Amino acid sequence: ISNFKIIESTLREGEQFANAFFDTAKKVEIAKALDAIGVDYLELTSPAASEQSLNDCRVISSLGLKAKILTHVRCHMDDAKLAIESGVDGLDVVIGTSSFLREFSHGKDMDYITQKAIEVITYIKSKGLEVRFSTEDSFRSDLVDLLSIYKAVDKIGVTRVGIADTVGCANPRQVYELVRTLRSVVSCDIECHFHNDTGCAIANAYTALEAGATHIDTSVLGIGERNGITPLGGLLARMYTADKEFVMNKYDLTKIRDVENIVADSVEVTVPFNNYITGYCAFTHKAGIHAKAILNNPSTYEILNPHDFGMNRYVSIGHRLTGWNAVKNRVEQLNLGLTDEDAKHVTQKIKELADVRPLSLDDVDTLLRAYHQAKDQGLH
Ligand code: HCA
Ligand code: CU
Repeated sequence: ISNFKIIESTLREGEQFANAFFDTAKKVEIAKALDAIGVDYLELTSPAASEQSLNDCRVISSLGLKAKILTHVRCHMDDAKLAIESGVDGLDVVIGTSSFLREFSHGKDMDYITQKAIEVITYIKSKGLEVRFSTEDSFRSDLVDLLSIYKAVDKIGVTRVGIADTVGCANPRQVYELVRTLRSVVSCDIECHFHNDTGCAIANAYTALEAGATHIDTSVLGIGERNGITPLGGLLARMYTADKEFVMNKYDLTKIRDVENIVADSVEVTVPFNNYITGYCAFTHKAGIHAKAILNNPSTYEILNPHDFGMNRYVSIGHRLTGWNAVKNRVEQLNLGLTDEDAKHVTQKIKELADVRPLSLDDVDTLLRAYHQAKDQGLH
């Protein structure tokens, strides 16, 4: 995968997260923090949603960010007109095509949907804006219906088509097949949007790119409707692993933590302990065998270099799984000068203590200092 673009939807999908309430100032702060990372697009809530949403589109479009600004609208002329006047660079148009949505949501048939799509897309294009056309709940839609509508909009020059796993039901193999098939049917770019209900959102995004997709939707910490979508940080970790050069040249990975903190704070959640890159134990090495190897060469047990993400690695030593190499490393950091024999000896003491209670790094340091002092006084 030599190229891909990120459509960052924290300010649209993310606003559908249960706890989200972003006022204009907060949206501007998030938009700037995302722009600092270098995401390609920001997707904003439809101006048709509320007066404030319209205003926010205007404000963010006029910030002069590097990222292109999109807003997300239903496949209606009224919504499209309002959105075009809000100053955005492009519109992400969506309509439901699954039998569920056709029956229980908007109640329209495929001929009507196709006709409407052509009308709306033609209009947006005539105003000189980018336009993407996506089908909601694509994986539970009829394949023939899907391909025929995508073909029709590709023919009239849509900028991108989109696939959405609205309910998070798709697995990577299904994604590969659908995107591959779509790739052979349209010539425009392909955007993909994956919900994470069953834990496949990052894997599905990656597989979609392998199959020929060009754009992936993300949000900070994955926030969105229900349990959310592909998280920005997790996708960047995945893509870094696939093509480090490209990802590091294009995105400032050291800024991921900033935007996550802003968003976590605003929506009143903590960054998950096991979060990609920024989780508090994401670069903590514990077992003695791991610690020893990490100290010799971090790549032995690290696929992400924490420094590339502005993070630090941490070797945990205050526990019963510890090993003397890691303890010796700490001794050197503290400038205490103990021999290997001493380090082995004090490691035994740490293990004994750690069998009784958890130890903090402070506890361990105190123990090491006491050992060193006792040695100086000739007590060992
Ligand atoms: C939703 C809409 C959407 C749209 C995705 C897209 C989805 O149900 O809230 O525009 O591609 O998941 O289908 O977020
Ligand atoms: Cu969604």
